[in-house]
Amino acid sequence: MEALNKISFLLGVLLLFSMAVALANAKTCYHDFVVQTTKVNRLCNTHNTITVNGQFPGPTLEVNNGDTLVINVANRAHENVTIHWHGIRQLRTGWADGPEFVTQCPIRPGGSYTYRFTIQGQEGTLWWHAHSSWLRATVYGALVIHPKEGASYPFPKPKRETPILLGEWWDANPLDVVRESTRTGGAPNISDAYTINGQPGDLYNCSSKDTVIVPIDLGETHLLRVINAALNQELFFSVANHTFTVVGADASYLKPFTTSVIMLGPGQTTDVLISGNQPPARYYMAARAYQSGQGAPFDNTTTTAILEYKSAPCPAKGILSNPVMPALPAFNDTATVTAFTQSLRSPNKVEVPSDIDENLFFTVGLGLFNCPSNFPSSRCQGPNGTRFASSMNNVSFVLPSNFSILQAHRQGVPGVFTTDFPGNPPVQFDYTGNVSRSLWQPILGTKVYKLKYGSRVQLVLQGTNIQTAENHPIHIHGYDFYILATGFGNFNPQKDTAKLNLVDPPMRNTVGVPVNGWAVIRFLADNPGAWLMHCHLDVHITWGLAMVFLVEDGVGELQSVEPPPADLPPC
Ligand SMILES: *[C@@H]1O[C@H](CO)[C@@H](O)[C@H](O)[C@H]1NC(C)=O
Ligand SMILES: *[C@@H]1O[C@H](CO)[C@@H](O)[C@H](O)[C@H]1NC(C)=O
Ligand SMILES: *[C@@H]1O[C@H](CO)[C@@H](O)[C@H](O)[C@H]1NC(C)=O
Ligand SMILES: *[C@@H]1O[C@H](CO)[C@@H](O)[C@H](O)[C@H]1NC(C)=O
Ligand SMILES: *[C@@H]1O[C@H](CO)[C@@H](O)[C@H](O)[C@H]1NC(C)=O
Ligand SMILES: *[C@@H]1O[C@H](CO)[C@@H](O)[C@H](O)[C@H]1NC(C)=O
Ligand SMILES: *[C@@H]1O[C@H](CO)[C@@H](O)[C@H](O)[C@H]1NC(C)=O
Ligand SMILES: *[C@@H]1O[C@H](CO)[C@@H](O)[C@H](O)[C@H]1NC(C)=O
Ligand SMILES: *[C@@H]1O[C@H](CO)[C@@H](O)[C@H](O)[C@H]1NC(C)=O
Ligand SMILES: *[C@@H]1O[C@H](CO)[C@@H](O)[C@H](O)[C@H]1NC(C)=O
Ligand SMILES: [Cu+2]
Repeated sequence: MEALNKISFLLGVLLLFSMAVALANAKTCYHDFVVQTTKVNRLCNTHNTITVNGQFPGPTLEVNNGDTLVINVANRAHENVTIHWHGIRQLRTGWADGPEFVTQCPIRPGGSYTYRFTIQGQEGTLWWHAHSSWLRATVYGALVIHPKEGASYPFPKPKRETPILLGEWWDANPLDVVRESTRTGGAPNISDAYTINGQPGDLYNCSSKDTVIVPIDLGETHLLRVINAALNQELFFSVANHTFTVVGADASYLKPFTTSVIMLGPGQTTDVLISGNQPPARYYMAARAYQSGQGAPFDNTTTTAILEYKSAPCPAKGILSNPVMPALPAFNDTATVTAFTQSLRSPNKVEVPSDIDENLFFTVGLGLFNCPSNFPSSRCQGPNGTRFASSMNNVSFVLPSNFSILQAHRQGVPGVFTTDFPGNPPVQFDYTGNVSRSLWQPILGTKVYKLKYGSRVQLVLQGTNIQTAENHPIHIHGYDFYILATGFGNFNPQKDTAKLNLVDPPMRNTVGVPVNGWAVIRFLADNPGAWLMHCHLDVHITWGLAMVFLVEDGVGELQSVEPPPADLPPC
């Protein structure tokens, strides 16, 4: 007994010591981001492309949990820009979150702004991207958070780690694509390619010589940090003849499980281990669409990179120079998506918020606006002379244009937003049935939902069958949340409450709400600020699939938003 006590005492001392070392090692990392126009050649054409530091994708930021990041962003492009640090909690530092007109006004051409924030308790893969119009099509990069110095992964240390950024490319200026659709009211043009680390790969014209090659050694374990940075498409991802051990998602660890395919919605990340346990050769890693909505056109191309055993025969020699192609699920394979997402579990029992203070129910889905009487028909190119819309609880979100919501909230500026976002659908209907056409047109508004500091929130996200039912990847800024359950049809509190996983639900920052289905999430509102919640398909956020949680300050400085930085851009 005494010996045991002694051991646990020593272990405690060791733990405290290593924590002290870790704290002492927390560092500040400085970076300069220059947003600029760069010539980028893809699919046989060269485009003036907005990039960071002339790189596409942009620089990978590597930090340790506990570090502080200071990133000076100078805008030398001809467009307004902001940068969002996707998935970073931004505890009390909402001014550094980035969505334009929500937490800051845009950085104008010639202007600059310094983002400062500390990583607190997050480990794994996140990313950064522009949060202004559709600039994130080309302005994005990986943000890798290693464990604190001296700490280790909850899995054997991989020999190598590679960020795999899945992107989406238009053989056009993406800002022209969104501007055209905003003008016409119709659907924006679909993309021409997907990319892996900026390159479309062998299956596209003029692309094969630049295909990305990821090396692997026989016997090695390799961590792939897969990020879906595409604008408008959920994607399947596989590597030929290799299985994945999934170990994390959205910078939270998971109970490891194996699968041959993963699905990521835009905004989501998944960390997977692969083993160099196959005959030395070249194998394709490939991504293509998961398209849950029926009838809508989508980019059905396939992007590839090559996993190459370093001991593989030279590419010029023999049959092995042709990489093996993985089998990818059918575009509409919702069953595979469901099987994958239902395999995600936290590694251990977690403390899920209970004694819920806020029981919220938000519908998420599309809609149509009737053509305004002063619009010519050229501006109503949606179905039957309408304009496409999107909403949560029937409110199609409109960004302010003269203040950010956070600024207006802090400075008490009236007329920028209203606080009447409904906590429940204003009209109840059979959400996933044959919805009467009279319910399809939402209202416009800049409505926020106020949350008291520390409230325990349960939110049911209910997909609708209005216009087209589809899977919506819903992202919340400033928070990670537990996903307690997902299902199909209308959420039924009597029947479905029993399905909630209160033991080991996964923690994420983006949840795919199943097509014609629902998701139940919970979080503790412990981060004051103005936090955008939106569909991460940019086409849907453009149509209004967003709202803002305004989380009030609690008691004292440590429960309050920090004062705004002096260089916060004015509107
Ligand atoms: C969208 O596609 C149409 C049809 O291919 C084309 O005429 C138009 O120029 C495209 N728009 C943009 C902005 O690329
Ligand atoms: C490649 O170019 C050829 C000839 O211009 C064209 O027929 C084909 O559709 C292109 N393929 C792709 C995938 O763009
Ligand atoms: C990959 O797997 C397929 C199907 O199992 C098999 O036929 C093929 O030989 C494998 N390729 C290599 C290079 O191992
Ligand atoms: C992709 O879509 C095009 C146009 O609808 C079609 O012709 C082609 O067969 C499709 N390709 C695949 C792989 O489904
Ligand atoms: C998926 O699409 C195929 C045709 O490509 C169709 O036969 C099948 O019924 C569809 N499955 C679902 C679940 O919609
Ligand atoms: C458009 O009009 C046609 C013919 O009137 C009708 O069948 C269809 O349901 C309408 N679609 C929408 C989206 O209103
Ligand atoms: C901001 O813009 C809104 C909408 O255009 C307007 O109603 C409001 O008065 C403006 N507020 C200020 C302070 O300029
Ligand atoms: C949906 O309802 C409308 C009228 O409310 C009806 O015309 C239409 O046939 C129904 N569609 C289906 C698929 O049941
Ligand atoms: C949304 O609000 C509009 C305007 O009040 C109404 O016509 C429509 O039926 C509502 N739809 C839903 C789903 O609440
Ligand atoms: C840039 O943002 C400012 C507000 O800060 C706005 O007035 C201006 O119209 C925007 N410019 C463009 C090109 O969107
Ligand atoms: Cu969506």
